[in-house]
Amino acid sequence: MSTFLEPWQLRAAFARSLSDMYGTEVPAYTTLLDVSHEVNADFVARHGADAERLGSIARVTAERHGAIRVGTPTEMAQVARVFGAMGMRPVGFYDLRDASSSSVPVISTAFRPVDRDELARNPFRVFTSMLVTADRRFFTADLERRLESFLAARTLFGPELLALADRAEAEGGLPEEQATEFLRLATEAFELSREPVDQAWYRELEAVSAVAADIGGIASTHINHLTPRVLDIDDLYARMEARGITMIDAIQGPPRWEGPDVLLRQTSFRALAEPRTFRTPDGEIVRDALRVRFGEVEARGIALTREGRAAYDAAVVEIDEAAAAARADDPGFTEERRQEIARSVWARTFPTTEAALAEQGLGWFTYEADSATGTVRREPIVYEDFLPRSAAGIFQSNLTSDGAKDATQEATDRDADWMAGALGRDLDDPFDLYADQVDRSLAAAAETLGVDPA
Ligand code: OOG
Ligand code: NI
Repeated sequence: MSTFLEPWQLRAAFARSLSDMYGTEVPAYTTLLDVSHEVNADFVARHGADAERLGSIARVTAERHGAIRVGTPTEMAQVARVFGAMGMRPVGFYDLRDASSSSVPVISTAFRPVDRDELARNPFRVFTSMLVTADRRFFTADLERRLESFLAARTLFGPELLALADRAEAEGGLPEEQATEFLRLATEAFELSREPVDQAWYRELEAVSAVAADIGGIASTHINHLTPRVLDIDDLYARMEARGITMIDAIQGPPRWEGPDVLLRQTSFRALAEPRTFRTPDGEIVRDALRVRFGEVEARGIALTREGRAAYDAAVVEIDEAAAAARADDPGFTEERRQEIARSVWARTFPTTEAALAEQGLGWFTYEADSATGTVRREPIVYEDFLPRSAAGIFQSNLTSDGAKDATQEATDRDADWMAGALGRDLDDPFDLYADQVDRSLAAAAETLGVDPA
């Protein structure tokens, strides 16, 4: 009997296939996976069942997110078809053009499963960015025209891959043989190309933005990192440093503190120099290196409501200002000192218990009824999305130069509606998805207990 693979099975198989490919090509990623497994095993041993409140250990062990970058709305719409086949939908709009002091001329969304059961089966997600070539702060009209013609001439996703993707989406999966072919082509589309890079073109774009060169300087795309999830990121950080792998200076996102973990904490190691060939303007082939692929790891906490998120955003600003003032006073200012400041702002912003987080309407929780005892249990909802500031930090920590941004020019308007138009699909708002999960849980609990949900 031949097997039929449903979208979630394609998604899980694709996450594994990408992970295998990345591990072969980027050995430090394999080290990161080994250390992540150690950290998670030790955490589960220490915390027992509590360790699984934000996702089963099976889910967390398989959990990855990746990141890719494309150049045009057409490419973006194709990405949506490939991920659509795997039950991954575009969620959220991120504008990174102003989220960093460096030149990051992109807007982004994340493709991910949205239903609770689908997330539990395999939560694979891909942060997907596209270049805003029309933004005059980064690209002159002439450079935009040349970029657009370069991008229009390339094919990132071949017709066979797209046809299989469309079939999978229309028919709710693929028979085994087609599934194998789909996974092979999809994985191949995200491998690093070994084709010689046009040196003059790449360097011209790099002078404006290293991200622009990475996206528009070569004729293919690649996965630029793949991120495992850990249950204790501070432990992971220490163990990686102990193995001699230098991580970026800080863990991005909320500080370590005694209260509940919220949102997302991430850290990474810088992209490694990988040998590449370039074609010089004289047609000569020369060897050089590019730093485009890196490693990242993350810990996920409780999803915050709009009120919780506003409190988070205000705390981030407050920490920045207090840290800037402290740095001005003290030439020996350290990352450790910044963490202390962050913890004290945190303690004023968020309560130290989950119960208070729920009562104050800052975090999202579901409610599950037990008909035998007539009681209702509160469970935290894990944050499934990204943070624009951390994302910008990840981009920034891997740039070889700041690039050039002309502040005298106007930004080009881009928003969630524009992104939905480019994708040709609805773009879900993360807050609506969390609210929906809560509503469903309340309705189910009310039914179990035989009471009116209002
Ligand atoms: C994406 C960076 C964003 C994250 O985890 O916030 C990201 C990129 O470098 O293309 O992956
Ligand atoms: Ni990432």
